[in-house]
Amino acid sequence: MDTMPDQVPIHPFIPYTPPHYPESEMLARARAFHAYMDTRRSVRDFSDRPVPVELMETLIMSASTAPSGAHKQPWTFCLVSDPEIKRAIRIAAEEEERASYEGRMPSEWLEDLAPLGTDWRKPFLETAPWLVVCFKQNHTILPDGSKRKNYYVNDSVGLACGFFLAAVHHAGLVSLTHTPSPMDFLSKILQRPENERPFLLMPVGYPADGVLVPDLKRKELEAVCVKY
Ligand code: IYR
Repeated sequence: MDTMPDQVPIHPFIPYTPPHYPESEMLARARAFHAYMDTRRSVRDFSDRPVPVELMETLIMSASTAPSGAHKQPWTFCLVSDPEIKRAIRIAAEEEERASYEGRMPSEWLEDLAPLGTDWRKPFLETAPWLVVCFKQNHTILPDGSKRKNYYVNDSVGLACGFFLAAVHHAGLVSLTHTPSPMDFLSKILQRPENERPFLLMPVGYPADGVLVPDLKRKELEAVCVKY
């Protein structure tokens, strides 16, 4: 592969032929996709039924197809199934969440959360077969030890997590976007390098038998879309 003077590889351009469908088929596909995505719900009660690691790895490869600033793919997805590590994460998360719910969160925030029925207890952090902890890489450490900054890191990693949640749903599993705050304990427990910061914790698995979710409605098109 060609290299520029500072040894950064140049990606050659290649022809691209994305899938192509007649317009009527596109509309049918779009409607079917929306109908399926509309069945996705965040779940807080998980079954302990195991999920194969190969399935989880494949979901992460889908997440990693997300666009990213300068194609840096500035994310690391940690896949946790070890019961001791899950327990350590639960203990640390509940400690932070307890402090948040019992004092740090303003009353308005607690009011907004009341319909979701959340509290500081996070048993799903031990019950779910997998905890996927996504870290963002604010910079990359090159083989010579020097740092190279990444771009639009939050945006890129948010997109990758969105792709991941869609992949989880597409596979027929459930997940939750969990953000214990602050999340620094995740760096320590998972021994992540200095260039990584915790971004999002997503338990993944099967829903518990008879799981209930809040009766939420999604906004209508007119409330989320303006045409010009
Ligand atoms: N991190 C807390 C609080 C919480 C915050 C928001 I914004 C939510 O949509 C849900 C929960 C928790 O996980 O309970």
